[in-house]
Amino acid sequence: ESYDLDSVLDFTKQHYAVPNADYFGAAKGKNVIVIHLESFQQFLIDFKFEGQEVTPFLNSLYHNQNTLAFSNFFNQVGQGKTSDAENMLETGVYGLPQGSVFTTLGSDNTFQAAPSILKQNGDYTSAVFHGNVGTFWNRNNVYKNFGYNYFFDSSYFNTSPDNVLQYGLKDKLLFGQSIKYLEQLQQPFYSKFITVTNHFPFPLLKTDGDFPRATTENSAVNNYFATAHYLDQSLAEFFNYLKSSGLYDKSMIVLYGDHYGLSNSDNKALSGVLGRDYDTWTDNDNAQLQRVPYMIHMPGLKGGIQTQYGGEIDALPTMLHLLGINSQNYVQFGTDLLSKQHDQVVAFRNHNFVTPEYTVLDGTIYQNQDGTEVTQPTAKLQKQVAKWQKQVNHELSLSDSVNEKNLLRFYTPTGFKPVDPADYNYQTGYQ
Ligand code: GP9
Ligand code: MN
Repeated sequence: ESYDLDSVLDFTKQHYAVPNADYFGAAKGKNVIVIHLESFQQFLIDFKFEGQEVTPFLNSLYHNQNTLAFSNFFNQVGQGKTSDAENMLETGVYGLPQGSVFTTLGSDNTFQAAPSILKQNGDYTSAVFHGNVGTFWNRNNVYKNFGYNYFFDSSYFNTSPDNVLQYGLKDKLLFGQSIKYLEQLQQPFYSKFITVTNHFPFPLLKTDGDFPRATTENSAVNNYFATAHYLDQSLAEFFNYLKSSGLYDKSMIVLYGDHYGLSNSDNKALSGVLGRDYDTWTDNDNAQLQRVPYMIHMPGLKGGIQTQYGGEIDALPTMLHLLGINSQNYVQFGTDLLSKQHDQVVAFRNHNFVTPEYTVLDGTIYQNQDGTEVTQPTAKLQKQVAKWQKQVNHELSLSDSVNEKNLLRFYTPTGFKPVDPADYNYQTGYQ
């Protein structure tokens, strides 16, 4: 179904969740450092492989009293993978049912994205750091429409053959080589670091770490823990730098996993490593593994493990409210995770969904408590599921209309100035 702008605004207005007064503006004026954890799944947190923590640094951050650590946060990407995650986190709109918004519509559509919102509410400077070529996922065009001041792509880094793997500069080098640029950014800044080393097929060199490899018949599973460990070490190093430079005290750090690293077909081999029996494995087990980290860390922040259900679509209003910017007038399909009115129905791009009690996959209902299928749902539950499904379908269709009909060109939130991509040029390069 195709919708017009009025239907979209009807939905986002009534779906809006008011900020939580305990958190609204808690990070006002702080720098924002967003760290994209490539292919990082939540099950890695606190996981021990052969008695060794895979990600000791992220674990310590997860349990830190100044971290809001979400334990039921799901990735919601479609075929656009990384680019879908970026799109949701920075525009509050879903990816497309097929393909990637970035590559198919990102050059021409109108967006009201985080960099431009923050530029206009707090005079933030914005920058992306990513050690792959700028054309990947059409980022070099999309970021201009998002209002990013700077895009430090691979041309800004030393990418000699030893420094790169398949998707670009190794993470430790990305963080290390970004510092000279980061230090020159006007504060407050909104910055995003997109890591790449923990990406399928996870081809880390032995010289980059000796974390034990698993010995299943599946090489992606075998290597996944080692590359995740390497990513974790790169974060520890970056945090050390942030602390020694003083930036740490002036910043809010947001970390998220974009999507799975191990696909459903890898889960057979994974189940053994997790000590689980694959004979009883169901689609629901695959769905539960779609959890990814979402952590917000800031000195002085009232943190703790947050069990409410949510997903990538909810990140933008959550972040904006922490920064003291109301999301009410923007077209965003998620809701603030910290709001008492937060909507806990999490839509997957294929219209399946998860709620705190049930997971519904192609109409089959599973109980989250024990993972069992509800074979004889009561009439009441059936009615509830139908209602949720209708909402999920409606929300995704509205989002598709926003993207496919470029509806935001007809809507400018009060006080917002549309972005002109011609204002940006990322061509300076490594010098
Ligand atoms: C490469 C990267 C990978 O630039 O961000 O994207 P993905 O393959 O994960 O979608
Ligand atoms: Mn990715």
